[in-house]
Amino acid sequence: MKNILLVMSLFLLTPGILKAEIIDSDNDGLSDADEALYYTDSNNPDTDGDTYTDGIEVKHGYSPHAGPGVQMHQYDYDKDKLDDWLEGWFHADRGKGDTDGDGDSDFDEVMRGYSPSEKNGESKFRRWIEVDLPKQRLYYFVDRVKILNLPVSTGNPGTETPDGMFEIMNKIPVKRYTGVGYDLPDVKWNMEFKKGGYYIHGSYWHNDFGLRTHSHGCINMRTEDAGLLYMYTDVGMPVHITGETPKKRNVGT
Ligand SMILES: [Ca+2]
Ligand SMILES: [Ca+2]
Ligand SMILES: [Ca+2]
Ligand SMILES: [Ca+2]
Repeated sequence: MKNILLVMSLFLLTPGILKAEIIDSDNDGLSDADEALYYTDSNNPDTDGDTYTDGIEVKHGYSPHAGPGVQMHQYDYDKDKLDDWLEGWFHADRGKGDTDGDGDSDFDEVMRGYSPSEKNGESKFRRWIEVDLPKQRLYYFVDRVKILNLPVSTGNPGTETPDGMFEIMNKIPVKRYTGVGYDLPDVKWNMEFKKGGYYIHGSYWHNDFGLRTHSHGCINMRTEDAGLLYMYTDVGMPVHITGETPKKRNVGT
């Protein structure tokens, strides 16, 4: 009986104890502890002065630093290329470019599949590439989260980029592409994903990326985007190509 009473009294007391532990100095709905995680001012309910409180902004996924309407995933407080939403997902410090202090930036670690908050860890997050043919976009995923969203131009109707599951088979820094009616030297950052000449690669001869198809079956990207992808892809990385090639060549915005 004594024990039951003890348990009951603990149960009744617990909400009071929990409430007492959460300190919110400026009463904006974000605790002082959380204000430290978001690098907001714990004595100012509206750190960025946009009339929305820090608590409301964080609750709804908006940045408490960037003025009205800017979402957490559109803002990068420490400018390390990993946005504030992704910093939270990967348990990184939003105010430090190198959370675990091992010399590699948070962005670099995430892109290679490492935890940015674990020193000397192993690459553990699953990574893959997805290409959306109807939208003419390429996505780079780490741990189920889209890290890159880049415009591409895939194969034209008649020489479509095949859909299906592939993987990076081969990486070649510079390559020359020749065929009937074309000869393109010095093409950078070539990632082969299917035998028969199917590559993801940089393209310097047009600027149709994200707008329309352009190729004989390869996936064309801006050279700088292809360079970024090339840096982080490994042979064996899955490439998942989905949807159908747009019939109309201009796919929109
Ligand atoms: Ca607060
Ligand atoms: Ca605000
Ligand atoms: Ca960041
Ligand atoms: Ca690091």
